Amino acid sequence: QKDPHTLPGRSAVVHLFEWKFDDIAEECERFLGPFGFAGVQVSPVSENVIVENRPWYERYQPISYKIATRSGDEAAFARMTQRCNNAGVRIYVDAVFNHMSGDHPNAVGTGGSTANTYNKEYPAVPYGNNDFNPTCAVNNYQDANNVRNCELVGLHDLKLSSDYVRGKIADFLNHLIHLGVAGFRLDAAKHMWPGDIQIITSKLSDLNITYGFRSGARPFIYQEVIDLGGEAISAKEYVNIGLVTEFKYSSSIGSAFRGDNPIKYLKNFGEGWGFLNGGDSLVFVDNHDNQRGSGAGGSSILTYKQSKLYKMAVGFMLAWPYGFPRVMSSFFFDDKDQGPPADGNGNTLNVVINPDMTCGNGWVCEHRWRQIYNMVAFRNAVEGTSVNDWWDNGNKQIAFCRGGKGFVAFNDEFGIDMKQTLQTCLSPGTYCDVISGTNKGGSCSGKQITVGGDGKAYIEILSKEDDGILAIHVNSKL
Ligand code: LM2
Ligand code: CA
Repeated sequence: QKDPHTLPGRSAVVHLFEWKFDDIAEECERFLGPFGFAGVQVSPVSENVIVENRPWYERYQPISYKIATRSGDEAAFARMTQRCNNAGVRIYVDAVFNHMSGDHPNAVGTGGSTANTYNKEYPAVPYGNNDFNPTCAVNNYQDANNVRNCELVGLHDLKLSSDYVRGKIADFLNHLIHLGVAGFRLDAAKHMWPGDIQIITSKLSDLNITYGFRSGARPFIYQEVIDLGGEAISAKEYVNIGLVTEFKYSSSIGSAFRGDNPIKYLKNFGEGWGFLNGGDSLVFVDNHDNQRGSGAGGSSILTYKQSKLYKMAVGFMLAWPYGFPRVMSSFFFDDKDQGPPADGNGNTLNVVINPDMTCGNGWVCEHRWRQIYNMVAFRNAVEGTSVNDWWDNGNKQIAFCRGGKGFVAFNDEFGIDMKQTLQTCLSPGTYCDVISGTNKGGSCSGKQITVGGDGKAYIEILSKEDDGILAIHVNSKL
């Protein structure tokens, strides 16, 4: 089911990776709602095995379907969905049901449940040995049976062909629907048969109308399928069920803005590059896996650590009419396994907000970078239009317009200024560039751009500037 049930005029979601539910609720009210974000992907909510040194990835090892993680308990979860839906922001839960945990001696969960992982016994669900596929390792991506019926990195693989298992999973997801979510990210979807996913999703309830969903609304589904080509399993096998994460997009946009492939080629970014249809595609510059070198895309991926290029790539994603975009919001890390900011007892730290709107306590909050949240507003402003007036310099400078509603330019050259008079498609007047500044109460803290009677404007992005983008739109007119 591909409708994200976003409110009108909202078109991008943010993954608040590892955030606590109470912080997410605050963020919906004080920032995401007012700044036009459509929704939040929350980290897995099901109780997970506590792993030594508390790596972030322990959350991908469920021990039960109780809502009890370092993000909070069921009461906190329910408060969050209430407050976010009221603020016009939808909640999507990262749902882990391909597997339970790997093997851990004396496994204890974040909600106090225990399991005998070696015997595949999870009494808090309950699941027993019979509810799992026979042990074998995923080690041959040319063989769909191996990928789907064996254990991904030692994680005990649930027997999704079983009615009992399907029922337990559907009960868990239906409980979340009852509590007000709008849909799910399906973790490790490539490791599940599309037919099994189809049966599980057909057991789901309609969304809960008390949270403002229309009657009969079906949960939004987006599936994590890593398909860069060359394997037995293709992302296309999943598009009948819901959207699919387009990893080719993530790795290609990274290579482009890193300069490995001049951005003039982005002119037909999307289907023209062999990606899924835009209407089937969940797009992103980086996710929680490939920003730390796992998953897919390798060294092409851009993250907050390459901030200038990253802002350009995210800006392009938000300006370009292909796919449903997800913005990443990270915590700072040096070590790839390192968990979220936490105190000495392993409790996740609150997100604190600095006077300049950025975050503290170890949270990066890319979604609060002016260049990024202003491009979310750009996407909302140009929704429904297509690209016109594409311009490029034959290399790494490009510009395009969006149906009379927005204009954007990128200078990705190294050491070369961009100084061009370009056709904008906007009505004559003075506009505030929402990258170098913000348009507040009619006064602009950034570059001012004058669009003449012929729709042309002088556009300048110097190579030494902090940002390689310039963006103006109908709502930034002075
Ligand atoms: C995903 N998408 O399909 C997630 O986006 C990804 O983050 C998950 O892997 C994966 N699927 C399974 O849900 C992460 C992480 C792994 C980690 C697992 C489980 O990338 O490294 O595996 O979560 O926590 C870890 C260890 C691995 C060990 C395993 C089981 O790294 O060495 O294997 O736990 O104990 C013996
Ligand atoms: Ca499986």
